[in-house]
Amino acid sequence: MRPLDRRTFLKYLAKASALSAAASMFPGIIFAEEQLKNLPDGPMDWVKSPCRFCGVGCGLLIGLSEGKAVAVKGDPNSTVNKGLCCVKGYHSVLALYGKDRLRKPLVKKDGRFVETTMKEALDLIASKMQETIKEHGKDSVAIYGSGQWTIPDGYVASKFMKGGIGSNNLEANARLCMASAVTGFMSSFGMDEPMGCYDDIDHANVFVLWGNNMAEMHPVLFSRILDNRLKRDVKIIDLATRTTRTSAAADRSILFRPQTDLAIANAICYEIINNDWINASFIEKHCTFRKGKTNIGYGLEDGFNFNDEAQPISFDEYFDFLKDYKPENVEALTGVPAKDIKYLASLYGDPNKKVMSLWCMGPNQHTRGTWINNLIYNIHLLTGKISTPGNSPFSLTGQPSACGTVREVGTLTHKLPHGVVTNEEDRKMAAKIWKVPVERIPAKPSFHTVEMFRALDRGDIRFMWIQVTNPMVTMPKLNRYREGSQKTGRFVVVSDVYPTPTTEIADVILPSAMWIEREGMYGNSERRTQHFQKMLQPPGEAMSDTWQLIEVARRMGFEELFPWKEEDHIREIWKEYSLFHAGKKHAMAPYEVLKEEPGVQWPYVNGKSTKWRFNAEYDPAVTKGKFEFYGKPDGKAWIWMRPYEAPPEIPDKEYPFWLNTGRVLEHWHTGSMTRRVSVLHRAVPHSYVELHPDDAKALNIRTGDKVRLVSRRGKIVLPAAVNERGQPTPGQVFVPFFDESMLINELTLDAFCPISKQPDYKKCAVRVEKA
Ligand code: MGD
Ligand code: MGD
Ligand code: SF4
Ligand code: MOS
Repeated sequence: MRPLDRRTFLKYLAKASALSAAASMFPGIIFAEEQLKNLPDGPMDWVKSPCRFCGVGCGLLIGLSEGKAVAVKGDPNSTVNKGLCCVKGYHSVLALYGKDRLRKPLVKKDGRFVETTMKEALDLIASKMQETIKEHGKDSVAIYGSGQWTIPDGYVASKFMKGGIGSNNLEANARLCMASAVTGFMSSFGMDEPMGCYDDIDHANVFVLWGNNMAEMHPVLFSRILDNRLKRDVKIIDLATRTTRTSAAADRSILFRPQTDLAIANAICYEIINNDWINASFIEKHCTFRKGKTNIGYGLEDGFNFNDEAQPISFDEYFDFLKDYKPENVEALTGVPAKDIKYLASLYGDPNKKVMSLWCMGPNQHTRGTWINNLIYNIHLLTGKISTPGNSPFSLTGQPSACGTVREVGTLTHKLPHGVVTNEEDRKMAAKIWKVPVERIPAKPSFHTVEMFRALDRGDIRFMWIQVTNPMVTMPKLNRYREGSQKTGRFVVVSDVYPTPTTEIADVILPSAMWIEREGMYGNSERRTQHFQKMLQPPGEAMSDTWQLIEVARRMGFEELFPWKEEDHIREIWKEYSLFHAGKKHAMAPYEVLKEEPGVQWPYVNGKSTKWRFNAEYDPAVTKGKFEFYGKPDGKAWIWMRPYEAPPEIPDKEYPFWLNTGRVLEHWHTGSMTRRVSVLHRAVPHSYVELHPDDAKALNIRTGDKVRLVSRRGKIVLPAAVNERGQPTPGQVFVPFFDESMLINELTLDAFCPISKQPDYKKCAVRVEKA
């Protein structure tokens, strides 16, 4: 990648963003740096779009001039961000103009990529897919997509795989991200996605962050919390395993040992019951108690299978179980003083305080991810602090459409748009809307993401099409899955916008039209669907992911499933997709409304968004009582008895450190886009390993020194960072994963939550050596 010209203005911004997340959030207009030279004089059109990056889903206005996107400002009409953006949002349009955008399809011939035409590439993909199915069966082909897929991309992929080919081999990277959130919602409430919305922030008195570096990962939302603190008495508590900018901005930072959040949550519940801070009438009317299986494994072996079983229990049984989790009893395990746990419990227990819990990858990337999601809900259910403005357990999403595309469209092996493949009624509904025989949709899920890559390695899967995701950077235990994908007899298609380590392993690379170069919709964290129109011409032969899938499906004989014309296919897809969600519980807004509004929240009923679900005052789907958790047959939410269990790999003599991984403000995931924006690239030009100053001293390591990290699965060398942006707890190191030249996932472990199948990228054991 060649650095672009540097401009003083942008330099200032980079510095500001490196200093503090909040400082980078001033409203304004940032011009695309390459175009500063030749800024058009003419009038500019401002067109709305959701941001390309995170799940906050800020509304942007894109400044268009002479066929180019030249400026960005926050949309003042969007209730999400009210005119603000973070540094990634302001620079988002620059990510379209990297010098090495893929413009032509490439086919691998004798180990080298050769340019071809789109027609030939699509012909080749279709015939390869057909051939593979003929030779090895329907379940030998797979599509691996993304929470950055637009809703139409995901919908077409699902219809193609499940309704056309008749295989459940469809997964998306949100498995690595949101799966535990989904199983958490399903097991506690029987329905996915948050009951509350971002407006909760303006009502809550206390914010407890359960493993979410919100200042860097959801910066505009975090600024909304900070803004409230300027106006009202508000407390922010950062519960985390690493000190970050979020901790620095919080009123209290409470650090705990990895995985022990399970014990903390149970201890809080113990305190709440023991002090009689429960909301007894709420529990009586709206909750029941359950226990599941324990000692459930970690999914480390191929073909691992697990099904939880819920058994009803009594309140007394539940409270008996909690007695092992008295705050004093868990002090040693968690590293959190009993008085801090009691303090947290007192905040949740105070009837005069409204509490919002927020979380993201801390609880979700966890080998007991479903459990810790359940346990946070328990606290809110015991106190009745749920589904009312300001009382809100809020699971944040990461990607712009992890909710919209992966969870709502259901681009996962066990899912259908609105429903699951194991449910006959759901299969019948899909078959009816798709006009295919119901027998075509297999009733059994096949491979979840980790198992899908294992199947590619084993040879059960022979053909994989990867879109809008970069798994050769982001899969855990990467060495195995890279080698697996390169075995003979495997055929890999990758659709991307730039060359990446994943396009390197491809047999065919398709250039994709990116974000506002095509029309689409995303769905954010608060059930908000947002539409964007095609504003720009894609470069070269680049084609939208939706249309690529349709072209291949048609070549394979599924023309009837995809009858749409190119000029209005997004509208037609939306109409068809909306049929799945009809009804008061999940209704989607009509296309025409989406085109006009800066986002609409489902359920959209009688021309209105729903802000708080399960509450009769706001939710038209509630049929009886003040609250109704209608995802469960009796309308009652489940309070789960879930114990603490240790993670599968714990530091020992040979590998004495915890390895934690994650992100930084300026980069998006694998950096394929943000590293092509010079201002972002220069702010954080390469990866690093953060060490606690005491550990660094003991190892005689200083900032900038080369450090070798070794796990049971791989090793890499990176520069050290001590007392820089973040600080891990003693005995822990932290590495961000945006840098493709230092692949931290060669070290991580592919253990996952047996219920959600989401891997735990936050914990494994490593050795640290001065290199
Ligand atoms: P991470 O860095 O993955 O970010 O957003 P976050 O989840 O906020 O995880 C950090 C948190 O994990 C820390 O707070 C840490 O304390 C916690 N943690 C580590 N171990 C444990 C544990 O055992 N238990 C608990 N409870 N917590 C633990 C991720 C989100 O960010 C996602 S998913 C995406 S897809 C987006 N990606 C992204 C990006 O790439 N760049 C930027 N700038 N923003 C992004 N926003 C989104
Ligand atoms: P991205 O960089 O977002 O990472 O992992 P990935 O999804 O693999 O990949 C998106 C790809 O799509 C990029 O290559 C980009 O260039 C391309 N792209 C952009 N726009 C388009 C388009 O319109 N069409 C097409 N076809 N391509 C496009 C994210 C994943 O990483 C997630 S979500 C999580 S939560 C996990 N987090 C995580 C972690 O916390 N730690 C570690 N160590 N690993 C992790 N891996 C996971
Ligand atoms: Fe985009 Fe997220 Fe930043 Fe908002 S907070 S501008 S959605 S990256
Ligand atoms: Mo990270 S969706 O929430 O992909």
